[in-house]
Formats: sequence, structure tokens, C-alpha cells
Amino acid sequence: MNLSMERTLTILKPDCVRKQLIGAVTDKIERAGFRIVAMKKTRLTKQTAGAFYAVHSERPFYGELVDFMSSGPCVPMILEKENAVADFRTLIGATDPAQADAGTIRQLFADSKGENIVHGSDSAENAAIEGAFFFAAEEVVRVD
Ligand code: 3AN
Repeated sequence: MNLSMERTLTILKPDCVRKQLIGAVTDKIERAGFRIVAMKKTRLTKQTAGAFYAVHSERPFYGELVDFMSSGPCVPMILEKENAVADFRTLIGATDPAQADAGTIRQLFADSKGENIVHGSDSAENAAIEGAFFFAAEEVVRVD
């Protein structure tokens, strides 16, 4: 892997799947220059959603977040690009879609702070931890 390449973990959340926006959101991601190196459709349980978001366990919205993230299938992906973590957060926009810049994925498709279509890692370190949460090493495959 090129030294300046970076990886981030995204989840197309249950609202994205329910609204049949997997294709539209994935198209935005690929057109922005991200390569999909791992991808699957899965469903979190309350227990696995709770573990994934354990850092937020003291936040008032934790229960709501766990209920929502386990409410239906989701599509986690590992994405690769130079500056992937920061560039992906720019592409998705602010947590609250009402505050998200025009043209961002959340501004275009999301309904609320809770149901905001996509997750994006907040650091390269967390991207590695979150990637390992969803994918075995042999499921992570680069395209050259
Ligand atoms: P981001 O996903 O933009 O990094 P965080 O890390 O502040 O945002 O929050 C983690 C997740 O918790 C968000 N993706 C969102 O789904 C949920 N969340 C954040 N704030 C709220 C809130 N006020 N009410 C409900 N859910 C929230």
C-alpha cells in the first residue's frame, strides 16, 4: 500500500438500507475517489451495536443509537484513499444533517442526528479498530 494511503471504516446505516440508498451513497463514495477494499451486508444485534459504540455509552442518546443501529441491516465498508479519514468526514458532512454542507451525503439524504445515513471513523487508529470489528483479514482485498 502506498505510504500516503489511508483507510477509513464506514457503515451505511439501517436508514440508508431502508430508504434503498445503498447504490446512491456508494456512487457518491466511489465518485469521490474512495476504493472499496471490504464490503458486506450484515445486521448488528443490540449487543454488537452496543460494543461498537461503547465509547458513547455515557451519552444520553446511547440507548436510542443502539436501538437504531440494530433495527435492520447495514452495510459496513473499508475505504481506501489518500487522507481517507478526513476526506470521508468532509464527504458525509456534519453529524446533524441540518448543519451539513450542501452536497454532502448527510445533507442530501439524512433525516436527523440519529438517523444520519452513514458512519465515518474519526481517526486512522479508530478506523483500524472498527475495520477489524467487521472484517476478517481475508475479506479486505485491494484492487490495483
Ligand atoms: P459522527 O458520526 O458524526 O462522528 P458522533 O461521533 O458525535 O458523530 O456520534 C456518533 C453517532 O451517534 C452519530 N453517528 C449519530 O448517529 C449518533 N448521535 C450523535 N448525536 C446524537 C443525538 N443528539 N441524538 C441521537 N443520536 C446522536
